[in-house]
Amino acid sequence: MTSAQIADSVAKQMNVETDIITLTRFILEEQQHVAPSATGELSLLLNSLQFAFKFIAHNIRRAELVNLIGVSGTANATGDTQKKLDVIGDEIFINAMRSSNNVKVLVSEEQEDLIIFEGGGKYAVCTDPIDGSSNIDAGVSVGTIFGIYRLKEGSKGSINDVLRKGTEMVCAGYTMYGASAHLMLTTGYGVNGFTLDTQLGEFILTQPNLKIPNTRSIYSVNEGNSFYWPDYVKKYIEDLKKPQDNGKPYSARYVGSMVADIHRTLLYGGIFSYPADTKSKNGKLRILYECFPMAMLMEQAGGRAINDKGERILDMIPKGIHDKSGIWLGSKGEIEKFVTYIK
Ligand code: AHM
Ligand code: MG
Repeated sequence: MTSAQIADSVAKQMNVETDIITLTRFILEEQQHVAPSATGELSLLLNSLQFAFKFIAHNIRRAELVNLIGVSGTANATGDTQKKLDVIGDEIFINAMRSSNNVKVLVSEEQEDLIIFEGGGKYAVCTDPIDGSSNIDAGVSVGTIFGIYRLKEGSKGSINDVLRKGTEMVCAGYTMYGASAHLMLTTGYGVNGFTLDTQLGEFILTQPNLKIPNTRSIYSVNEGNSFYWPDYVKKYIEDLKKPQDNGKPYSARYVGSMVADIHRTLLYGGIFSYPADTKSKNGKLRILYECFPMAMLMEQAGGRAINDKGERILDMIPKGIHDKSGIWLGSKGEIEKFVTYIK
């Protein structure tokens, strides 16, 4: 036996995986495979992104200890009260993107205007740095959502680089911070899931080529808003509560933190929605950094994402960086069922 074979055999006996795929390795291998002539700039940008995720995960983990939890006293672009962690997450994200030198335009939920960085970055990044932050105090999972565009041909960085169809994104995903940090990533070639090993300090590939189940009797929506729903939405949800072909009604699951609700939907299947209602008109979720990235992930995992009219979310074009849309996404079979209710 060679020493390598002995080491391999010992590792197997100890049940230790010695050839793990880290996020960095995965990105380099995937990019070499799908874009052999690429400059490597997207890989570098993804590297800066993963640093931001690790840093935010670190701050969320220690939040209780260092008394970061609480209201910071400032308000964000849409008037919500910000938590300290919102501000910290936003600053970490902005600094990581600026220092990557690959990002020219940044849209953040926490910033009223887009940010244009110095330098020759070729990408535009849209993010909600800490989505679901109203849940932080209760220790419920929150997450960073992101979508990435390559700048338009000849652009020096402007709002037009992000007011585009979701289909033009080159990469999207989220990192959910809970008991561990989970990153779901797509560059348009399927969805891959990574879990942060805090001791190694690396995201490890744990869910290669993830596919969402085609149907599942789970619905996820804030029914507290149902008074304002249009009739066809009320009828659809009421019908889910009746016994189905298997004799059982659907189960309701709603965390109230989009990343957590989408994470469960990707893994188990079902349908998630934040509908447009007669009061808010466009629902709550923002197109560029909430709807688009989740829609791209869903489609890449074999699911669907549509608005209240049944139009594909990724075909929408936002008019402003904080524009909202009603959204329905999840298992293909569940979306098809919902579509039959749209007038
Ligand atoms: P936020 O970006 O201010 O955190 O709001 C977005 C969150 C989503 O994570 C979640 O799906 C939704 O708001 C929950 O809203 P509601 O409390 O109205 O059900
Ligand atoms: Mg948010």
